Amino acid sequence: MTPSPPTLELKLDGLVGPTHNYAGLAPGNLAAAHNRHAISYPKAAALEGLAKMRLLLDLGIPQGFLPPHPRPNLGLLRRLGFTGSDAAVLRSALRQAPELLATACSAAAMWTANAATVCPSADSADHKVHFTPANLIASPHRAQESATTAQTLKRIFANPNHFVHHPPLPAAVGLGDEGAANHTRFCSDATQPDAPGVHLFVFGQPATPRQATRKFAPRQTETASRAVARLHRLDPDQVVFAQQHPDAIDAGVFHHDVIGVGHRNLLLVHEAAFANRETTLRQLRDRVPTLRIVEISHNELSLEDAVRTYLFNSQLVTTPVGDTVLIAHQACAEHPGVRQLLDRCIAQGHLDAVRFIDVQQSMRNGGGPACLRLRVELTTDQLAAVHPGYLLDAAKLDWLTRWVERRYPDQLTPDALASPDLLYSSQEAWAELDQHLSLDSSAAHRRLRA
Ligand code: SUG
Repeated sequence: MTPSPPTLELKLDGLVGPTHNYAGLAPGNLAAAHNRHAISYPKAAALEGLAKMRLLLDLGIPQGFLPPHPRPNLGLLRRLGFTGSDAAVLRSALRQAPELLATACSAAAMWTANAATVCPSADSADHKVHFTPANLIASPHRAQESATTAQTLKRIFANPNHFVHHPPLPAAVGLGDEGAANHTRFCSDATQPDAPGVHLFVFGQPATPRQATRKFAPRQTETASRAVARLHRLDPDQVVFAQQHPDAIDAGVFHHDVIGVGHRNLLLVHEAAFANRETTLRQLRDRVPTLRIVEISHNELSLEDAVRTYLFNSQLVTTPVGDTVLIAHQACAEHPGVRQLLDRCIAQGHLDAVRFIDVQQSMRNGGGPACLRLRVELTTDQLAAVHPGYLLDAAKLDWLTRWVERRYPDQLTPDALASPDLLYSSQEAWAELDQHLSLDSSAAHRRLRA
């Protein structure tokens, strides 16, 4: 058998947009609800995100980005019946339906773990990398992302010899799909990520009625998860489907990545994650014989504190020298119980190091380190076929940092979203970004506005 080429895990982080704000639009997301109508700090938010990308790059991990989506989405407001000049549309939306204005201004595309589900070529029957943008139909402010995301991913991963792009699943009740936040790929040997992987798809809404949530509606449906696995031509023996525990969803676990993180042959998960805990863990162990499961009990960390610190929303990465590093939010450093758990993981050899970062602006909307990135496992040949404009190095990060410092508002109040100045300055910022990094995305932005 010819050995398969080595793979790399490219991270695509969402670059926070200049309209980053707190509108409390996200169902089941406690942080977002808590911070509703708080003043937001877009410049700080974008700089925090860039600092995280720099850390990953410094660790030797390939890092790219997905640009902010064009906001305010005037096309959406016009489709919803607001007319007149751009300024008039924004003004009447603020007066008549501030929720719709906030929807049209949402910078939620920054959480690229929800951009798509991606499966590597090693696992697909056609040996190509498969992408399905998430339809995100659980909320209007996120549902508007899928068309732009689909265009951007096609632009970045354009070569049809390597990449297959599926359209987002139909926007129909029962087909809600929230992307990679509910999908994890494992492989049985930590040193051979290019060996066939095992895919865990976690859903909140089962296809046949079972135990239901009481407070918050689940977002990911089993029907959607199964459709994505089929579309990506995964071997059914290499796939595990698992239902989220309804109590976890009611406690603020709106995506599985709020309560579990996996990478290669390591799974860090809270005992409250799954409705059928034993079956799910057994199925994973059967399929990934070397899987190490670090299961955290309620006694070690309450579900409430798991959601508050976002421990499980950390990024798990392998550096080029083979170290397993956890990138956790600062709140984890400040929680003694979490600190203890992390020290134990290091002592037991599950982790080589933990790095803490501050993404507070994103956290206040329920988005931790892992929410901010989409993982794309690629062979070196496939990486060479990626649009270079979207890949980062230190010089580009320096430029992006200066661009954010020059172009982004320091702070925004909810009313400021209606300001035509914010619209015009954002449009100018995008045009400069597009031109400087040769992203070829202006045409897509124009189409969206029409
Ligand atoms: O969909 N927050 C996002 C956070 C997404 C986190 N992603 C992952 N867990 N992978 C959401 O709930 C808040 C925006 C607002 O309410 O204005 C928001 O959409």
